[in-house]
Amino acid sequence: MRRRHTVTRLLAAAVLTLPLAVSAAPATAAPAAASTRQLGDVIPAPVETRPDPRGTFVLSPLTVIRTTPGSAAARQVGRQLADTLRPATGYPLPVLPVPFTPLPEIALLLGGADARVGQQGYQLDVTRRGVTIRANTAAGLFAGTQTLRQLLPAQIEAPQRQRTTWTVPGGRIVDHPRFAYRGAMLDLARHFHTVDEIKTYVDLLSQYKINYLHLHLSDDQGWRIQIDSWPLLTTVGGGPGTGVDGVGPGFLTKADYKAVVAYAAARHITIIPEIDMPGHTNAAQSTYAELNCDKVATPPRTDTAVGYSSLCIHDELTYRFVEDVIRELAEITPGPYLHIGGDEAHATSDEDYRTFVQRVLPLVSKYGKRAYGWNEIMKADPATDAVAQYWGTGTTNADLAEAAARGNKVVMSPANKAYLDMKYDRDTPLGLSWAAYIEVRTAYDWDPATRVAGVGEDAILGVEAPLWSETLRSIDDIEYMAFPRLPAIAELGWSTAASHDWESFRTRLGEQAPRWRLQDVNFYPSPQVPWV
Ligand code: TNX
Repeated sequence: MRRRHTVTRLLAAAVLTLPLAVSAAPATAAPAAASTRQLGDVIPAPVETRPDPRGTFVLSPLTVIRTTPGSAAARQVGRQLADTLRPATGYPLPVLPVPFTPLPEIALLLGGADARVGQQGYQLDVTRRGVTIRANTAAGLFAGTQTLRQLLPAQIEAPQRQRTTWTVPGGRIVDHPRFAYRGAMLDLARHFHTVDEIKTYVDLLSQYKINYLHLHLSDDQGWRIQIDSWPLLTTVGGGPGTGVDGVGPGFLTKADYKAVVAYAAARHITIIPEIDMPGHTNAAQSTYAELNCDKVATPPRTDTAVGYSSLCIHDELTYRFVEDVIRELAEITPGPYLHIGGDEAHATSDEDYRTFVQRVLPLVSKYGKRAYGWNEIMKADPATDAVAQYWGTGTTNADLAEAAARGNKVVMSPANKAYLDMKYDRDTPLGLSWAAYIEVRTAYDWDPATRVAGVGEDAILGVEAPLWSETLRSIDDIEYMAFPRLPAIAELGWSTAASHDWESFRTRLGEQAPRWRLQDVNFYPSPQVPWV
């Protein structure tokens, strides 16, 4: 909340002072301080960078943001860029959907980009006269504006008292992602996180070109999404006393969820809901006795044990429940995926697990969504459109390799590399350590396409960085675990394998610190990184 309030207030202040800013500031900016930022100093590393030292652009009070005429989507990206740049600069930066202006400009144009940019990439040209971002989609334009944000001085991240020269290094970037899917996951079940906290996380994710946010909405300790046909799930299963140690209560109403979906969509992030089953279901089974084979409600649980709960596999009521939940979730989820969990079902026999998964995945398809689950679902030989999320720590997994050979896609989240809830080292005050200690270099130094034997580049949809919340309560806690490792996973998902370079990455990461300080991001100052 704190950050949002500040930004809103300052934005309002900036708008009120616009005429003043225009008349008071000289049309030509102060002599350009030599920019130490290079065109490629961006996370994730761009595909192709051609610096042109003669092309430095300086943002001025006369700069306009010009967008493709007739495109509401381009105009929206332009407005968001203006919202980002106005508080610090105090410049008016009007957004003009016109074919031409004689003024210095940042142009956001649909079409005309290098053919390689595809559906998510962009081309960014910086000359003395302006910046031009070209893309085939609004998502591509948005990605280009996130690169531009990092090319501006770090001071762009907060209102400034001192005068700053807003230089952008000259040249051309052609950029597009290695993988279509670059995700993050937030666990709302162990400790609930509010809509404002989720929005803050979305803001941060979008700066690193993450395009999916997976929400873990149910677990043994809590149920966090309103389901009208089973109303006690939230009021009891997500009510007072739920969560780890009983201190993580709360839930998203459908209106909350829709607000999160819309907020994320405006930042080109698609929400993926997860309801974990057939295990990790104690919150539901302690709320509704009929979901248990013996028809006795289980006690609520606030500890962090895993693997003890299971829905009743041979009871038709179970599938009415599951279908109700999937139907209601699908209705409020515009994105293509619906995640059914499927991990650590140790209280379900292998045969029952297969029976369950084979009944439930088609229900996801029935409501128009693509089935997605933790890698265990591949034990049930699902249809090839089902997606598996690999969370293992090993480099072999026969079920996954067979699924990949059949054509199933895989999202890579190896727990000993990509889990943001693992401690950095033994002294980290938050987090767990069952999979590994994960310092920044460990999070960065792996290749999604060579991680698991038989699961190569073609089988991989992308990468995801899960953040489990057993030990995490506040947005400060979330930020401490996600930064600086989230940008490492973001780079693995976006940048080419050939560009992978720890020395380059850690230098660029160190340069992010002033931005995080100005945005009030509570990051872990890893000793592996030369922080600026
Ligand atoms: C394992 S990873 C789990 C979660 C825990 C996590 C903690 C996975 C699919 N299941 O239930 O929260 O470890 O790191």
